[in-house]
Amino acid sequence: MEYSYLDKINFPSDLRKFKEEELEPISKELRKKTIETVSKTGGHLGAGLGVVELTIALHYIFNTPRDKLIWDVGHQAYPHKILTGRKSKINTLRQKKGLYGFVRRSESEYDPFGTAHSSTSISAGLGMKIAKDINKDNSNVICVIGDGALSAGLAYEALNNAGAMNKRLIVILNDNRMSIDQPVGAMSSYLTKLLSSRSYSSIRTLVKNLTKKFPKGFSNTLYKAEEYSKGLISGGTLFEELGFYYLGPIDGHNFQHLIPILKNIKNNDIEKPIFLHCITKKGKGYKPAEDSEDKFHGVNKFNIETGQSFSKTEKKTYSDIFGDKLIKLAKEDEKIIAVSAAMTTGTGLDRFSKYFPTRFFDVGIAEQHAVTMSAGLATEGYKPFVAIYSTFLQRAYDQIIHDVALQKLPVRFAIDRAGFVGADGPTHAGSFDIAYLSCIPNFIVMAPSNQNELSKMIETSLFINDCPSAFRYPRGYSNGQTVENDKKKIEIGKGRIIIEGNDIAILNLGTRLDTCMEATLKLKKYNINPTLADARFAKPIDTNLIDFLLDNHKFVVTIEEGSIGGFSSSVLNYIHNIRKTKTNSIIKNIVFPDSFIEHKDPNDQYEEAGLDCNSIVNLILNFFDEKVLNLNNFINKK
Ligand SMILES: Cc1ncc(C[n+]2csc(CCOP(=O)(O)OP(=O)(O)O)c2C)c(N)n1
Repeated sequence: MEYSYLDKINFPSDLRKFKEEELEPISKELRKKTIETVSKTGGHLGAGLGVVELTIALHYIFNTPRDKLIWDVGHQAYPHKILTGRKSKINTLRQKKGLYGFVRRSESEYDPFGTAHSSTSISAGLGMKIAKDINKDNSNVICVIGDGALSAGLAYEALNNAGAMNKRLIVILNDNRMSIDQPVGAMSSYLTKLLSSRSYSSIRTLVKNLTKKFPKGFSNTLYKAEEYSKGLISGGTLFEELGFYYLGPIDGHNFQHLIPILKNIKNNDIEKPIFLHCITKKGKGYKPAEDSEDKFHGVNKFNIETGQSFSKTEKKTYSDIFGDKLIKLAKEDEKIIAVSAAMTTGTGLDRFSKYFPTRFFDVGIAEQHAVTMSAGLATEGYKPFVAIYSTFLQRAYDQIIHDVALQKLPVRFAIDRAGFVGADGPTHAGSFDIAYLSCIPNFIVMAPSNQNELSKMIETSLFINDCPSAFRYPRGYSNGQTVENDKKKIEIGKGRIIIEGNDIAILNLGTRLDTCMEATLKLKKYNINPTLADARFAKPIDTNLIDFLLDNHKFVVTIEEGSIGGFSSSVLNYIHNIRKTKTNSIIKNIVFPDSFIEHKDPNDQYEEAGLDCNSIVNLILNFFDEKVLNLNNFINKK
């Protein structure tokens, strides 16, 4: 597709050559390009569409990359990528060797800080600003943060600290009244009140009064820009109380508001942090997105004309299984409560939230709080299920240890997106939860091998009332080979044998069981008949099962979808430090490599980690080869 403006813009320096009046048609093309791209790659669309004008205005006014621009979360940065040297590669977004779906430093000098987990921008920006001041470098640092991201504690820690320092940090609130689902919390209501009490179309007269309030340099330029500064108001906001100059709310899609105000912010010399409140619309300019409930937050490839997704399936995801099962259990047990940290739909809890509105709590992007609040609920005899993605639960590690495990409180952790997550890459991969949970005393950690097992483990955790428990499961669907429908209860700390063989044993934890099954079938062609076992528990491990495998097999392979330090480490610890009898068996472990695996198709990720069928088969065949080789060496030496 040809673009009359965009084709001439590769970097912000090209953009700055255009007249202010031309920014509007440029924004139309940038929006079009963003839609066209995501329709082919899938990814985050609504957030990017909501900041098209803001992205252009920021690069137009500020001297990026010398001025540092940090996009919180980074899912809204596709238009920014297009304007900052990556237009020709934008079609590779989220694909193997292509551009990343969030922001990363290694991709461009225009990306001063990697983002993907939310609410980090103000902290990182303040650090940069402090460093610049020490270096006597007067360039700007601008943090763009969403109203959803502003619900996280980290953002307040940063605001609190920045407000107390006389640093000229610029924070721009991209307020679109949306998180992924509806925004929650008192701050969200406060922002709404701020807007409704100060309509930004009828406050021109306020500007004159305002000029008296600001230091000289600031007010004069503001005054000159009065004609454009319809949106400027001030006085008594929470952000001012925190030590910021609050400006806004302004229309974040209107260049006549954005340009003069950003110029003013850039050109004034006040030594104070500045807070600019922009009102935007998620999904802006693309009707199917504007009309949809989630404003096309995250989408698969779709038809541009209709907005219809190309990949529709009736199959249930693991998250669906969790949501459905919890409803079923909650109908019979009124003590069950579900807690989400801004991921109601993603964790499959949307139906639960409608079914049991008084027993469901979305706390916002506040994983730490979600965990400690659940601990509090447990002290009162409630049965909280807190559903958080593995990668985001990393935020709440101290709460897990100090508030939950130490007090042996029966909080149930539903850990979604455990293992690889494909196109979302290493920032979102659930790599560490087995390791970081199974080293904590008083914890039970389960990993289902299929959806039926997940369903049973949810029930198992309901009956664990004397300590915390967790069950971790992946993104997407189970391919069904090992789905049985047996209803037999799971015994705590007990695994199971799936296939009984000889010589070789595979001890798998989690949903690679299907792949292990495939590997055992392949190995049969070489006359190798492995025993295949499903560990079910990462903690406590099934020591009887391990003993059986060691005593009856020469070679035991453990497999898990997680980092070193997890299940395999517990197995080795048992063998080396706890088990009384020595073993002559050889033990190998397949875990994630000691590197962050890049975004690509999950199958490629499994292959890279050695967790695909061929890698498992080869590992086992090599064992036999080595044995033959050793025997030959022995004979030759004789
Ligand atoms: C710590 C953490 N928890 C959850 C998420 C998942 N997440 C990605 S974007 C988002 C909503 C952000 O809302 P907002 O900041 O308002 O940006 P918008 O998408 O509305 O532009 C959430 C919850 C995350 N990225 N990081």
